[in-house]
Amino acid sequence: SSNSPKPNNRTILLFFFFFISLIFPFFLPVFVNSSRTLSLHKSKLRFDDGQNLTFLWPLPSQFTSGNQTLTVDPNLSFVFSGNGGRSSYIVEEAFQRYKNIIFKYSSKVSKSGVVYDLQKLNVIVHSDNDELQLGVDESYSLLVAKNYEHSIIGEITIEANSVYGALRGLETLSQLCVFDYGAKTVLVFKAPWFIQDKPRFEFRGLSLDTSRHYYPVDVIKQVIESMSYAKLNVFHWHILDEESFPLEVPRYPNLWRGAYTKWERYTVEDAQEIVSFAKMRGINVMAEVDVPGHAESWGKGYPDLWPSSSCTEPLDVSKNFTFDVISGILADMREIFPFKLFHLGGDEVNTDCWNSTPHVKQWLQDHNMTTKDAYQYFVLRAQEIALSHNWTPVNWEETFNAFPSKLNPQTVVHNWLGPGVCPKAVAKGFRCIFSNQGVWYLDHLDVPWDDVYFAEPLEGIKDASEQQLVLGGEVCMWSETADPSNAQQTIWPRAAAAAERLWSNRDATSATDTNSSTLNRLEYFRCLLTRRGIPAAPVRNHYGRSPPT
Ligand code: CP6
Repeated sequence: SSNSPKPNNRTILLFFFFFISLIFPFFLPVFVNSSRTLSLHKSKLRFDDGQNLTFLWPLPSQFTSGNQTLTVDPNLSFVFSGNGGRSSYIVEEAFQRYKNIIFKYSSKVSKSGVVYDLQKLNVIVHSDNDELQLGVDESYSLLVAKNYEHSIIGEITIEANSVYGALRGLETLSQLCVFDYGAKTVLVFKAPWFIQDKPRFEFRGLSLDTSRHYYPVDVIKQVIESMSYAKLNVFHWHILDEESFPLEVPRYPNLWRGAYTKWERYTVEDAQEIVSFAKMRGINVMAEVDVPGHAESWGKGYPDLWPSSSCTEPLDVSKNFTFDVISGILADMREIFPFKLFHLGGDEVNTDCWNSTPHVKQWLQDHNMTTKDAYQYFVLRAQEIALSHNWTPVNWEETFNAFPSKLNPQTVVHNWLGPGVCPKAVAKGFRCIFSNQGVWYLDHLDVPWDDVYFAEPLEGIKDASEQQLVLGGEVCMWSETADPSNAQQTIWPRAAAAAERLWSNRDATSATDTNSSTLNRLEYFRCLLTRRGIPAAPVRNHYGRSPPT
């Protein structure tokens, strides 16, 4: 039976006012106001009359719902099948995490004598392969129903082609479960639910720069955990840059002398722990080694990497030692990062001081190269090292802009300088990742949520086969002005706007819809993040808005 509100004193009082107001019409406004306050109080949800009570973020690709309210048993049982008859520790641990989330504010014990509508969760996975890679099948179906067809007790069923699809389904389920402070019970509104969902793009990223400020391992894990709430699936770890080199590299043990302090470092084990933590949440880790610019910190441990003491960036192109060190770093990183994409940077390279350093200038002359040629030579040689480790190289767009026909055809071009490069890159057959700094650089605090939301990775690309080459997009959290004190508040809620753009149908919500359901859902998702302990910033200022009615 559905959990309809029982008449209480307040309802009786309302009927009293209603009949009085038939005689004295000036009581009517009181009636209208009170009744709305009552339903809001009962559900703790802000929803307007006539508006859909759908608070999923990102919006699933297909769903239907009904008008029942079902109760969920705090002792929800879990039955796993598929996966070649084996259990799955990935799904099992995810179930425990989501159980803690769903029942965070409710009693963890079933009330005696209460028969809950939903007592059991079935998870069916049609694969025994737990490998996480780009393009893994993240689709799932989710059924939340009572007495559906032949089931006797109410059931929840998640069905997926991989354990990672099952994780996405668990996230959606957790968003349907709402703790009702009146009934002191977890409820699912608008049941029965039938959802069939899959991502629009296979690469849905967030980058974090741990060089401009250090982030402890636990903080990185919290960022990764929060990504899973928005169904983001690639953590782009911008580990190193000119300011600091925090990562341990066993083959070149002096490199992490470039860390700020010996406490602000990641051991190989730290990095491996981050990768396995991310995998448990269906998130790949794409590491970046940004060369030849943005690498000044390397020379703290190995000054020979600097062309000279007055030219400490870019790395010395003239020495084989430079490429030996890159090979060593990548060989050690291969033990940490199984993801097939590896980011080699290549952005913002100012080669002027190569020309003013005598031995480099001589080397350029001997090889009949301009500094621009030497930049290309450096990038391509670094690409060869990554390819030799069976990695697919990713480069910031400057490399494509400078020598598009020379890049290895495998290269994934990473956009950032405005919106223009992906259409050009895919027209030449390259794959592309969208990160237009005007809308998807999170440290640009003046960009409002709807500019993030309506950014479109396929803008300017008409041909269907060219559209296929856009892997997706990534929001970037640079850390010149962010550290653990404000990173989450800067990432959220706007990263969620990009996450829905990357997951949901292109036309899921229209550009004219900024003021209604999308905004309400985003504000609800921001609340969900704060309930889960993620300090997300407000979506917008509420100045001038009338109080909830
Ligand atoms: N560091 C690195 C950065 C930036 C880039 N690469 C950057 C540039 C301009 C803005 C924000 C960040 N800080 N390594 C560009 C890809 Cl506005």
